[in-house]
Formats: sequence, C-alpha cells, structure tokens
Amino acid sequence: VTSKIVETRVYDDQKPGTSGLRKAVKVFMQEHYTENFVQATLQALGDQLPGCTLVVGGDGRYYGKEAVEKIIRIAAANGVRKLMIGQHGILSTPAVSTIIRKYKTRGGIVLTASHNPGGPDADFGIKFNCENGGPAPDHVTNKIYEITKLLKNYKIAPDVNVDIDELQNTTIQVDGNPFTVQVIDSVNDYLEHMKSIFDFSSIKTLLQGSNNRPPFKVLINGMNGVTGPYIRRIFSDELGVDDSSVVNATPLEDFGGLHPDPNLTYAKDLVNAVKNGPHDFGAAFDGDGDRNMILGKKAFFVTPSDSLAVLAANLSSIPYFRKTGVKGYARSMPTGAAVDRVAAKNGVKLYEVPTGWKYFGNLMDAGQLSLCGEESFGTGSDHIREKDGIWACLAWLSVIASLGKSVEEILLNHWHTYGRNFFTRYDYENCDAEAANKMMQQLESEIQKPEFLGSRLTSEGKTYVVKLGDNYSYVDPVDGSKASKQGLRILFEDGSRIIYRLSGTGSSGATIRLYVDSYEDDEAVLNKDAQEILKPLVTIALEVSKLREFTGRDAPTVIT
Ligand code: VG1
Ligand code: CO
Repeated sequence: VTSKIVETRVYDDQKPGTSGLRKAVKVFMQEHYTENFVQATLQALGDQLPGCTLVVGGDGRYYGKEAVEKIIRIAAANGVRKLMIGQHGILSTPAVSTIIRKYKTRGGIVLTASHNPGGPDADFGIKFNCENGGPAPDHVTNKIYEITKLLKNYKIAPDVNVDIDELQNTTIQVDGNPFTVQVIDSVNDYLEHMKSIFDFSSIKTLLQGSNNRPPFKVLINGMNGVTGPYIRRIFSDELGVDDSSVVNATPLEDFGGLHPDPNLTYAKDLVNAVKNGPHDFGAAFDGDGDRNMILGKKAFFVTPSDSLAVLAANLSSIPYFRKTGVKGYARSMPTGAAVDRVAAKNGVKLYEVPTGWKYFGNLMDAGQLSLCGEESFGTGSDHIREKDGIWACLAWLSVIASLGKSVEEILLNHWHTYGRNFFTRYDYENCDAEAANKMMQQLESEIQKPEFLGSRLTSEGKTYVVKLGDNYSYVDPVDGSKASKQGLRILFEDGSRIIYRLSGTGSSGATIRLYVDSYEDDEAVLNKDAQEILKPLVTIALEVSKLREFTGRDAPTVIT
C-alpha cells in the first residue's frame, strides 16, 4: 500500500499535562485532532523514527480502538518498522512500561485518561512513553507541543487494516518498506515480570491458608478498568482465589459508569463490601491500572503516603529487593513525609520530586532509586518506569505474608516506631479556571511577602510558625533539568506543611488540590482520625488562600 499526506489545521490546545494529553472524547473526535497529536508525537522522535518499534495499548475506554487504528495507519506512513499492540487494544499502563523495557522498543503510546471517567461524554487521552518505559519527560512533551503548533499535514496509510482482536503477526509493504503489526497477549509479559519479582508461592499460601493460619480473604476490584484480565490471571489463575473475590474485572468502555479512581469516594463499593464483609484485605485499581487503594479488615484505610512508608520499611519481604538492594526512596513533593522517617532510620537516601511519575525516571535510570510513590494512590518501584497498582497490591501481600500481621497491626506498629504523618488532600474539582488562577496568584504573592516568614497562624488553639513560603521548583539531580512552579508551599517550623496545586490532568475547568501534612509522635493521638488532627491546619489553609471567597466553594468535591 502507499501512504498519503493529508493537509490539516493547527489545534493550539495540545499541550500534554501531568501525564499526557487528556481531553473530552468529543475533542479528540474533531477532524484531524487525534491524527495531529499522533503525527507530532512520532515526529518528535526525529531521526529515530524510521525503522523503530513502538508499543501501543490502552485502558479499553471508549474511542481506544479508533485511536489504535489511526496510530497503525499513521505509524505505517511515517516509516515505523513495527508496532506491538495489546490484543483488543488493551494494555495497562504498567504493562506498556514492562513491554517497552523487555523488548527494548523505542517507546510506546498509551491510550488512557487514567482515572478520569470514560465513555462518549467523558475523557480520552494519549501519552507517549520513552525507551526507558516511563512517561515522556518535559523536554519531550514540550517538543511534541511545539510541533503541534506548527503542523501543516500528517502522513497516513489509509488502506492498512489489521485485526487487533486476533493474536497475530501481520507484515505489509508500505511505500515499499516492510511494516509489521504484532498483536500480543495483554497479560503474559506483565505476569511473567510479577512472578520474577514476588514469591507467588508464599502469597498463595497466605491467601489459601495453611495449618497454622486461616485463609487470608481478599477482595480485588478492577473498577471495570484495564486491570480485569490481569487480576483474573494473577489472583484467580495463579493465586487461586475464588471468583467472588475478584470483582468488576471486565474492562468496559465507560467503566460501567464508575469513576475509575480508587479512593474512599469513588471506590465506595469496595469500601462498603470490605467494611461489612469477612475480608482481611481489599484493593482497587484505576482505569489504566497504575493506581491502587489498599484496605485492611473492616475497610481500615491505608493512605498512599503511609503505604509507601510501610513498603519502604519492609522491602526485604520481596525477593526483587533482596536481589537489587535498596538504592533510594522518593516521593512527590505533596506526598506525606512518612517515608522520610523510614529513610532517615535506614540510612537510605530520600528524594523529593514534583508531582507526576515522569520525575522519578531519571533517578531510577541512574540506579539511585528503588521505591517511590505519590499521595494520589500511586506506588511503584524501579521494576518498571510507571506506578503500578497490581504490583503495590502484591507488595502488600508479600509484607503481610512475611510479617504475619493484619494491615491494621502493621500500620499501628509502624506509627509506634516512626511516629505518624497525618495527611489529607482536598480536591475542589471543576472550579472556574479564572477564579482558581486568581486565587493562586494572590496566594503566591501573599506567602512570599517578607512578613509572612515567621508569622504565627492560629486555629482552634493550635499555632503554627511559618518557616518558608514558596512556589516549589526542582532541579533533576541526574541531568540538571529544571521544573518550576510546581505548587505553592507553606512549611512550618514543626515540619507541618500546606501545599496548593492546580491539577494538570483534568479536562474541564480547574481543579484545586490542597494537601496538608502534619507529624505527631504522641502515643495518645497516633490512631486518631486524620480529619480531626488536621482540622486546624485545614482551616488555616482555607483562610490564607481565601479559597472560599475566590471559588465560592464551601466544601471539597473529594477528600482523600
Ligand atoms: C494527578 C496526581 C498525580 C499523578 C497524576 C497522574 O495529577 O495528582 O500525582 O501523577 O494525576 O496519575 P494532577 O496534575 O491532576 O494533580 V494517573 O493514574 O491519572 O496517570
Ligand atoms: Co492511572
């Protein structure tokens, strides 16, 4: 077949956010819109494009298959040598990262809007991952964006048709050059990787029970997202849990109307089932499988910041880390600082990076980082270059198997040893963008006034002394690249922190995120409710920012 060049028009809104380009499906369906972004993404590879191999797959959401078809035809016309595509277009984000690394491809295109709802009236997304398997860093996404702003045409081979529902290899001559599409099993490579990291037999013994221990009952919820086939293979086939323990395990184009974000609000089903059920453990994953929520018996909630710290303290339960050693820990800046205390105690280096998984990649590639996480239900390690929901769940089960304790006991012991960082995040979704921007501007100038330093902020009899107010910026220790304006911070003398950011993954209006982190080591308060402990700081945060006045919002949309 031959390719052709199609004249296009520029769309000036194709700037990738925290994790790829995310927009309403309707936006992607505009004439040439998806084609433009795919062409720009490929073009950004420069002279590495001709002859390269790329991985393609996504979370199964609405418009995914159309997008795969377009990518096949555009890749064929641009001289790509081979595409490895998940069957039915399905690959979780961690699976894409795994496959890129295993087969040493030039990168991959992930079709997902992650935790954003799916369906014709919801969101779609396209993200490029580099040859290390990680989300493209800023200099790459900036390049893609620059290309989109100048794009005059794209190349496409409209006569290429490949059935992605069949496992198969197809090679076609495109403009006289061979072009191969290999449709691969969505789960195999990922499953094999997990088996090389964890001791499946000890997890299986935990779940099945043994002479001295009853079965450890789990409830695994795929939220109708991409993890369905993965959790069926791993938990049902490999680990032998019964069918009733694996739910919402069929990927649906609209996630069955669910908001596929594993937190206490959007995964209420799981929370209620575990609260009222016999389960010792519950886990849920987001649309593309990179986020996780972990619950203990009676829905005892493990905050992602604590989850990271507990895993950090117990990495030796996992064969992978016994082999590789622990090179360093990292968290995103707004993530609660619980892991910092584990790092200090273990003498392991701790890195703080801006929000977004792309900032962990360089440290991992340089052999300086083993385990990292974000407060936004992301946990992962250098086994790949994405956060990994199922990995986090298997890591927790490994720790539980090795300690022989319940989730709650593990947390209580952890706080007893290290003290507790109470953490909460308030999200104000879909605010008026102008109002949100104004609030941030005014707040930024407020917290940078010289007199703000050292000032005493009081609420409900608690007083906090300001140590620093700034707009967070980061210099990558590996390549020196700089990321600025990554969130407004108020740091207090006692180590407590208030952080404000605007989301970079939303698709309409602005989402304001308010993060509050405070440390306590008084035994008497260790197992108190975070909302109660953090109330004075939250009140201060709302007062300093005048959030209510600017946005007209009385209450957050979601609290995590
Ligand atoms: C959010 C989270 C961030 C996460 C990102 C992608 O970004 O806060 O921690 O890395 O989503 O996660 P933002 O800019 O909206 O705060 V995923 O699972 O949506 O790829
Ligand atoms: Co995700």
